Amino acid sequence: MAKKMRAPAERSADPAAQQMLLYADERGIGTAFSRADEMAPCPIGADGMCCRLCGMGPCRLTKDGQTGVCGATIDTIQARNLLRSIAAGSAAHSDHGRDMAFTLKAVANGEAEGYTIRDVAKLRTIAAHYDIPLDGRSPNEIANDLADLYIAQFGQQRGQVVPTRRAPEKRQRLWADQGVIPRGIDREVVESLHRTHIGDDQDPAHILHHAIRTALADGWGGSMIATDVSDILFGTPAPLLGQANLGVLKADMVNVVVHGHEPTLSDMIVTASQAPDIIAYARAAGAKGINLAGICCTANEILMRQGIPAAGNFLHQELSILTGAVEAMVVDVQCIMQALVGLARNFHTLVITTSPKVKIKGATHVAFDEHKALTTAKEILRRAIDNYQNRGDIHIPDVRESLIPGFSHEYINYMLGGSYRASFRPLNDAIMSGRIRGVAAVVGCNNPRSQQDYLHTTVTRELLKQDVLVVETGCGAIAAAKLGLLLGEAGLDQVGPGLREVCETVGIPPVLHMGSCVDNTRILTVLTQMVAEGGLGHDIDQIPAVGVAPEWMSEKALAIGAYCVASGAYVIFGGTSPVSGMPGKVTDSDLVARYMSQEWETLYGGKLEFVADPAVMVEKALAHIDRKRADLGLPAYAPYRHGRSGDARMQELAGLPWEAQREALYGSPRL
Ligand code: NFS
Repeated sequence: MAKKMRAPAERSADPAAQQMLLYADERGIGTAFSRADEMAPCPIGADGMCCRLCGMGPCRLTKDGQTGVCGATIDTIQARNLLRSIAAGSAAHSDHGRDMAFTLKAVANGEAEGYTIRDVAKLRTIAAHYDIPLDGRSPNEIANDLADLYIAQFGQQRGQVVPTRRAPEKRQRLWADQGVIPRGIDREVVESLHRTHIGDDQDPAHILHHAIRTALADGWGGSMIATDVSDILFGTPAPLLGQANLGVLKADMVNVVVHGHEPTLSDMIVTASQAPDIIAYARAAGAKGINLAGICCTANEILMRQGIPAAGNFLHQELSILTGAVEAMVVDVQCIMQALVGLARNFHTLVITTSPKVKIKGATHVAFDEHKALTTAKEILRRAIDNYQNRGDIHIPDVRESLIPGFSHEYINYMLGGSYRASFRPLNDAIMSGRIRGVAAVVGCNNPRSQQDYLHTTVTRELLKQDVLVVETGCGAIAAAKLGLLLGEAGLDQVGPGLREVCETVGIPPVLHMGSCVDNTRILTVLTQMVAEGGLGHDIDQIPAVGVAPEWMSEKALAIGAYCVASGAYVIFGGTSPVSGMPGKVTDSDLVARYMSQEWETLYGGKLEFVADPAVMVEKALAHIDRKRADLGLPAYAPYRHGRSGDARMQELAGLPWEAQREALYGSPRL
């Protein structure tokens, strides 16, 4: 049977992507979208029922009661596969954190060319969490101690990964009681691999217990370290004006797209692109200058700190090369498609790998070393400039949107109360009064098996109508940016009356861009601060909040989902479930899915569910938020009570006589 190839509008909700996909089809060039159409996913693997952990298999289980050659049951195989994925995701985030800690150490010792400590206040705040002495010490001395402490978390064998101490006290006690406090980051990842080797851990509940501990080593370990050090070295984000989508590429400039995750390289490329000798070199090549743009989480890192535009999210990496206008795509680690190199052969684009961990056959490798970062960054840019003369026809879609990114938890704290009374009190009060019904984190990847950005933006729009404040990270944040949801005035007419009042009063968009995927730890910090502020219970699981990853695809997303559950959050993933088994058909194949939904909620107050339909995602999210409100004794959500203040309402009333204004605001005067 001929494969059904989707039309561009079915593949992406983004108009720029639709244009590029049409162009790719016309030229007969394949992309992840067409490959997803051509490649039917293996149904057994997709449900987590394929075990390939030893040479007696691979064992493909298709019937209830069937086991692998060793006797492994479906639920054991699903739990093991899930744990391996969570370990891989945790390893990726945490290795990123390790590299950041090593860079901090090099900077503290004056060994990292071009880098400085940009946020001394954050350095001191973080160091104070761990009782590192501050008085009379230079930033470099403090940074050296913090770097040593953070580097030690990876190889630590016993004890407690230190950022876990920043969780609410009640949550820490719960983790201690459950025995899931990570001892050392690498130790938990290694133990995951050990436990899932042939003949080891075979009790699904026991395997999933270690999945929680491993994921905590990511969220309250490696990822949190990555966010902390990135802010210390490159600055804690604050709102600024940015742009997103392929239309940020420039016809008359050398376009360099940076793609991947670690800000170490991309930040230095930003610096190098502004160097007079590099600008002169670009002009000598006939270009007006150098235009940088980002893809994936690298995009978020430089967008929220330096306002460098985002060319797009995960599924835009190929599309940006299709424009024919990219002289170099510079990549470091994670979410980089091998297809880039073959695709680039149709154009002039140089794909440049830089990490000692990532090489792609056919790509150019320029080894990046933080000790001579500026020199390497300039070399990369010179290669891109040299390539400008090889450019052929270009097709840059004239599609771009403005956005305001940069809502770090520090900034949210500040914006709610100003410098002298920075506080989460207004946010807690708005939730308690019901102006804000609850908070949702809509995060995670693109997946070419769903319509790009559609699920992200549909879920976001529906939650906003229901007065749910939305925070976003990763590729979800870029999806919202591209479709115009990250500018306050663009979205306020579509949000519920209570949320609108809050946004107008504080001056924030209803969707807050909080950074890259490792920055989901900022959300953990916000939730912790909301608990500390009071009025919303004593632990994260009491807050009316949910996490949604509607278009997830990476193992990192599974790790994030698991650490959010362990922190007390209800997490909803879209797409297919890696533990779905054969739901409705058999008895033991959906045991793991039920465990993650029911047992995890009993143990941690959070749960992970896979839901394909966006309307059901929203329904479940709202039901959870309302249940948490009721459990806290907060008033039931009643939107008609709100919307009687705020800028828009005041402007409406401004032309009316005073008595009519009073009546509109407060009802008929009593006689
Ligand atoms: Ni997150 Fe960032 Fe995007 Fe998914 Fe990949 S870029 S770390 S994994 S695809 S959101």
